[in-house]
Amino acid sequence: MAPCQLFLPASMAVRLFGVFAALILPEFAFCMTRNYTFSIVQQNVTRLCHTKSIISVNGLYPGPRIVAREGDQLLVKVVNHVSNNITIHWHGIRQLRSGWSDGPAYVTQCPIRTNQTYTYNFTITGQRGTLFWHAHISWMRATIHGPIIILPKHSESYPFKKPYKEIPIIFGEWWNADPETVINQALQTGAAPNVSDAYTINGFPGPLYNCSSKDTYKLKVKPGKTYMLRLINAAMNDELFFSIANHTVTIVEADAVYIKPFQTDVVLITPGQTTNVLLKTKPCYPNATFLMTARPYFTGQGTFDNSTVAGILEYKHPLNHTSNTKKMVFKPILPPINATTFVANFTKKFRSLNNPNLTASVPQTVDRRFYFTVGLGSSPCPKNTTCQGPNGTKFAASVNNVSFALPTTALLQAYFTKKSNGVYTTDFPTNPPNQFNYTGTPPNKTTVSNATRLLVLQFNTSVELVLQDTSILGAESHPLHLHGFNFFVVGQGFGNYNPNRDTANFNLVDPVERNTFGVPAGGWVAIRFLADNPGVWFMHCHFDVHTSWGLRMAWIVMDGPLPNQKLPAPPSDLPTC
Ligand SMILES: *[C@@H]1O[C@H](CO)[C@@H](O)[C@H](O)[C@H]1NC(C)=O
Ligand SMILES: *[C@@H]1O[C@H](CO)[C@@H](O)[C@H](O)[C@H]1NC(C)=O
Ligand SMILES: *[C@@H]1O[C@H](CO)[C@@H](O)[C@H](O)[C@H]1NC(C)=O
Ligand SMILES: *[C@@H]1O[C@H](CO)[C@@H](O)[C@H](O)[C@H]1NC(C)=O
Ligand SMILES: *[C@@H]1O[C@H](CO)[C@@H](O)[C@H](O)[C@H]1NC(C)=O
Ligand SMILES: *[C@@H]1O[C@H](CO)[C@@H](O)[C@H](O)[C@H]1NC(C)=O
Ligand SMILES: *[C@@H]1O[C@H](CO)[C@@H](O)[C@H](O)[C@H]1NC(C)=O
Ligand SMILES: *[C@@H]1O[C@H](CO)[C@@H](O)[C@H](O)[C@H]1NC(C)=O
Ligand SMILES: *[C@@H]1O[C@H](CO)[C@@H](O)[C@H](O)[C@H]1NC(C)=O
Ligand SMILES: *[C@@H]1O[C@H](CO)[C@@H](O)[C@H](O)[C@H]1NC(C)=O
Ligand SMILES: *[C@@H]1O[C@H](CO)[C@@H](O)[C@H](O)[C@H]1NC(C)=O
Ligand SMILES: *[C@@H]1O[C@H](CO)[C@@H](O)[C@H](O)[C@H]1NC(C)=O
Ligand SMILES: [Cu+2]
Repeated sequence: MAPCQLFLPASMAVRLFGVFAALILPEFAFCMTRNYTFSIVQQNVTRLCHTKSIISVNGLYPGPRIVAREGDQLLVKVVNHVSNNITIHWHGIRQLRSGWSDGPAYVTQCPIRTNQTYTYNFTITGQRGTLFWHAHISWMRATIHGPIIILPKHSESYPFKKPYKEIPIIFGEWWNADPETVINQALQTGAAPNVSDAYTINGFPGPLYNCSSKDTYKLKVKPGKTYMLRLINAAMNDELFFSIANHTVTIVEADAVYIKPFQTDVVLITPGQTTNVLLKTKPCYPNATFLMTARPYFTGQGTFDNSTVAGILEYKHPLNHTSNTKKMVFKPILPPINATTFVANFTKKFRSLNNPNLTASVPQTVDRRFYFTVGLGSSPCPKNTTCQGPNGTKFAASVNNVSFALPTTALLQAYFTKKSNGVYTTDFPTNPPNQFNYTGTPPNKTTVSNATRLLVLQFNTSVELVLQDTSILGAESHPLHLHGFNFFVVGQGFGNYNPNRDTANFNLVDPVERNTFGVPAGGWVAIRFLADNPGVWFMHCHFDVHTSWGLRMAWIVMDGPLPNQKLPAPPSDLPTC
């Protein structure tokens, strides 16, 4: 066991070694450092009868699992062996005072270049459940992602019966073409990128695609047991409905926070969300095979990949050695593609567990209020070129009409070294610059502005942020992801947010705590968070196509007065631009 730094009250701060600590401080026992090496490599993969070279971590697609306990320190050494630049983001990890390890390219760090190495160094504090890691530069995360499994501390148990087995189920999105080419072409022409060719479960498209039945994920189970599925949506641009034929699941956790359990036949999971569900298998061996399927929930106007990924839930009979005996096959029924009412009903069922041991620390008062529109728009076509976006323009997306331009250096470095001049300004609009009926008939003018504008928050500011969808180029759900914090979803609704009417209905007792939440199509969501983590924190749509078009911004959270409220200096191996 590696030595591990223990953070005790300042007066008794000591450095102990794992085994020794176990003898005298049982509640801190087994806190440890876990080292991983991620080699970024090129490999060939065949799916849908199509062999292509993909970029992966350690030759694995999906990538390796990170398994840790709450309180552990992680040291992940990333070595880049490919010609592309790379960064890795530890999605949902709070990164308390370790913003240098957060990972979004040109926000907290410059990319790790070919032949370069960078070691991410962070400690998991106050989180337990499922998260995931993924590349955070261009569209590299299409093939570079994997689970983060955070077990409770040794002295703690789940707030439900320990499952018989725990299985990550990671949804992905597969292109026969190179995803980097897909997005680069789209950004050049202004058109929407080509849609994917398949969705995947643990890397496999499954039997409903041509030439794919042997590439099927099989979950082999025994009867009468409880399995915990750690669901992760690592798809690039699609919220997914997921269901297992003839089985109901119980949702117990979302984004590494326990929730009040509830049962459902269908799960809706947006890109960037993770959720643990309990699957109780049937009491006896059924003479049947059950498909588990996922396909999109889609509300936009454009084209999308309307295909269905399937895996198989198979009861493995110990006596039945002839696995090819014919069985009935059952397929789940998923809601209609545009089942917005179902989604609203479903998302409202999530409530923080909020038990005496784990109280939901919902900010009860608010220091600063913000109102941001999120949605699509257009940017002008450069002179002497033709563009294939709306009315001959280029597709764009914005927050408060600002399409966020990434700088050529990293924002956090510019902030830390006080060299923001020419890199960013701190005048991001706190309210929509033009007022209109956001969810009504869209205005004729769809042009967005383009700039690197940030918002500064003093340490410990209590923030209320209302995210308002717009109907410009089509009302659409946007899964917004905030780095560095979890937020509480205190309210949501359809139409335009009305503070006089809507604040009275806010849930300030047990709202769900997440890092990613879908702004309802044609609606709004109100979130609250406490800005207690100094650094520069990205906030963006987790549809990568929208992020690429500029639906992103960043917050600067200033240092607090105390030494343990300040962002430390950058590590010596931090890449430069
Ligand atoms: C983990 O990495 C750190 C820093 O490189 C090193 O000091 C430590 O010995 C490593 N621990 C193990 C168990 O390999
Ligand atoms: C991958 O496939 C290409 C073309 O089919 C082939 O030239 C190359 O050698 C393969 N690479 C590896 C690592 O197998
Ligand atoms: C990376 O290292 C390899 C092997 O040492 C070398 O051949 C290659 O030129 C290097 N590439 C870059 C961009 O530094
Ligand atoms: C990791 O970060 C901690 C906290 O900033 C620091 O004390 C420690 O030296 C770092 N470890 C490595 C191996 O960089
Ligand atoms: C599965 O569900 C279908 C549709 O509800 C039902 O007809 C069938 O009997 C069920 N099969 C099993 C084995 O539970
Ligand atoms: C999606 O596919 C299903 C069947 O594969 C079809 O019934 C449905 O019309 C399609 N929906 C759209 C919006 O293309
Ligand atoms: C199982 O189902 C298959 C297909 O429906 C049927 O042919 C077979 O007889 C059944 N076996 C038993 C043991 O019920
Ligand atoms: C969903 O799509 C169907 C078929 O295209 C359409 O008839 C229906 O009005 C849509 N529902 C909503 C809520 O948009
Ligand atoms: C949504 O919930 C309401 C109230 O519980 C219910 O009446 C309605 O049928 C639900 N709609 C869908 C699509 O689930
Ligand atoms: C709180 O934690 C204690 C000690 O771990 C445990 O005995 C108790 O059951 C927990 N309470 C709840 C409501 O989970
Ligand atoms: C656009 O093309 C015209 C005609 O070929 C040329 O005169 C003009 O300089 C070009 N403008 C730009 C900005 O390239
Ligand atoms: C990698 O990033 C550096 C620093 O931003 C940049 O100068 C370089 O052009 C990038 N290389 C590639 C291959 O994208
Ligand atoms: Cu979006």
